[in-house]
Amino acid sequence: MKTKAAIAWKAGAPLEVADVELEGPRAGEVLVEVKATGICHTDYYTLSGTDPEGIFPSILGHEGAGIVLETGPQVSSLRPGDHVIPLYTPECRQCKFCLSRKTNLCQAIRATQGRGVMPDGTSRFSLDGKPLFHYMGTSTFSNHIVVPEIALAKIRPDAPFDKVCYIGCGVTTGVGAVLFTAKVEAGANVAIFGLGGIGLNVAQAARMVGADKIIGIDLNPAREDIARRFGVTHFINPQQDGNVVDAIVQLTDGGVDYSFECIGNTITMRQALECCHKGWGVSVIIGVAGAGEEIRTRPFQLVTGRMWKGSAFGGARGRTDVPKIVDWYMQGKLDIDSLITHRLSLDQINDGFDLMKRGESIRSVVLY
Ligand code: NAD
Ligand code: DAO
Ligand code: ZN
Repeated sequence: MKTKAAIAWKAGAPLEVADVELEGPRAGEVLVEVKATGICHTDYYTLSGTDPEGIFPSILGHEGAGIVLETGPQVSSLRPGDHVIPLYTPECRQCKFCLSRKTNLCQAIRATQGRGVMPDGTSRFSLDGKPLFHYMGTSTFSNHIVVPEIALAKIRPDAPFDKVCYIGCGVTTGVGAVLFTAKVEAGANVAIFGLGGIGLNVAQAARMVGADKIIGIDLNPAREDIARRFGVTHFINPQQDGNVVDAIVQLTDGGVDYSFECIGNTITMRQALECCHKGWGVSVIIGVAGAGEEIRTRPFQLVTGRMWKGSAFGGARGRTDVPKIVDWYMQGKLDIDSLITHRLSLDQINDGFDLMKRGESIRSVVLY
């Protein structure tokens, strides 16, 4: 079939919207009509050329929601008409990683996903007979996609696509980091570095679990207002408020119980660790730093009980946890609507990247 998609031809170039060829689903695969997709900082990271795994030409996008149109042979858990969220972190429930119960990093299709192809080693997308690569196993900047069954979370049919697409990455990443990775408890003090599409979801989850002080740090003063509406109790602007670590330590009588780095900057990663409380503070790295960058601290920071952790997709097991997060949104426990600041057509997708670069959007959503 033909479908409309935004093609990333090379690093640094704007996306080109065109009709591309999409082959139907093979064994274990599913054809999905994407109804909406968010534009995440990570799409920009790859498009900018900073991502060491970035492959071109490809179809980016990893934050979508849609409807199953067709299933290939051996697909047993989904059928046409089901509403789904594609998962860049799949859940096969059979690999060593899934069975360990210690991680959400299913490895069943990791090697081929990283090479921009389907599990059988080929791409379903092409243009003029030449293959276009998949991205993060999802490629939601295409109106139709073919995805492995294990990379689709089935969600309730009454959830609006234009909102729950954000659960495909940003919401789950932020909320999951609090609930599944850090396991923040009521009464804890929390610091959040970066109050964008991820950090604001960390904030609302910290409030949801009953955190005490929720300290937000951002260079953009325009983020203070929305951050307070999402649970932030104290706002620090590093350009105005001096030494960020000292300020946080003073506010919390020795440091926070949990910190979250939601920027992708190795300087703020160090600050996030060092503002943690001696003896037990846990710092969770969510932000993705540039290729080859390294984090630094004095080892004594760790010797004296501060801990560094990382979190991918919020530690969520996609097929199990994503439907629950959709339920929390539908029950009014999570606010997604206020974070979706712009709605665009696929033809306007490059405007979505520009809005993000200028810090004017929290989330832009493309509607097909
Ligand atoms: P965003 O651009 O929406 O937000 C980043 C925020 O950080 C902005 O508000 C910006 O003003 C602020 N900021 C930038 N530099 C700063 C500094 N030096 N000090 C203080 N504030 C600063 O980005 P996002 O969509 O929220 O993504 C954040 C990071 O998370 C990115 O690196 C992204 O690639 C990564 N990410 C990780 C995962 C994961 O699973 N680990 C998933 C999605 C995104
Ligand atoms: O299993 O080795 C692996 C990698 C899994 C990929 C997880 C990616 C999470 C961070 C990238 C940001 C996603 C938008
Ligand atoms: Zn697995």
